[in-house]
Amino acid sequence: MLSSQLVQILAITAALLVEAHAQINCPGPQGPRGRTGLPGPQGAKGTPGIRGPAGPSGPQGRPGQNGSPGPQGPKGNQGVRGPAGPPGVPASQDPKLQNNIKELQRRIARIERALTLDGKMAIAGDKLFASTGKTSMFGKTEVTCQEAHGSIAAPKNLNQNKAIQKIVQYYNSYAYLGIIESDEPGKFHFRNGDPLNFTNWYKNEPSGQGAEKCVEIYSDGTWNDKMCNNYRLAVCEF
Ligand SMILES: *[C@@H]1O[C@H](CO)[C@@H](O)[C@H](O)[C@H]1NC(C)=O
Ligand SMILES: [Ca+2]
Repeated sequence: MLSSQLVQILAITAALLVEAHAQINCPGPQGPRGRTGLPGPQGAKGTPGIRGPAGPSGPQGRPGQNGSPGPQGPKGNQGVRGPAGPPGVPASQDPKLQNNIKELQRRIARIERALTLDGKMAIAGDKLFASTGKTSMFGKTEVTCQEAHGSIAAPKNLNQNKAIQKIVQYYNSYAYLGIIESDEPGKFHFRNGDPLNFTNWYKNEPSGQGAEKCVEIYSDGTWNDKMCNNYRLAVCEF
């Protein structure tokens, strides 16, 4: 028995010696690489980095919206005249215009009646006769009437003669007429050269036979040839 135990002890001892011996001697060849382990937990967030340099400029953007209107500019030059408009209504068919004309005629007629009321003025047809109320020689009366843009009164019909007669009666003074003797004695004509198509001579007139070159009108409306240097009422026609 003892010996078998001894043998066992010896065997174990021997084994231990072999192992010890193996450990002391050179290592064996490297084993195969182990498998990669699982990822570790996420680390803490790092501090932000410094700002990088500006990048290159990009392409041009789209135009912006319109701005608010600016202040009014200065007035421009006058434009060219446009084409003529359509023809208007003829005056004869314009009731407003016709009414205006009627109203003007009515007012003018009223003024004429008032002005001729006392006999200082007289109207015959389209002629108006008026006097300065003063007497002068023929030449001076002609100038006075011309300066008033008229001419010395020259009756061309009985109606006009009556109008002049009225003024002569009002001032109770004979007046020279716009009638003179021609180079032929006893032949008279209007101052403007027109032949006399109307006369109203007093009986036995004209009698001057070249010595009385002007003509005066009496208060009864008849005519007498007379020298031109007397003072007679100045009557003009307009
Ligand atoms: C004489 O002729 C004028 C036109 O020159 C005319 O106005 C006038 O009425 C005429 N007189 C007569 C009496 O016919
Ligand atoms: Ca005479």
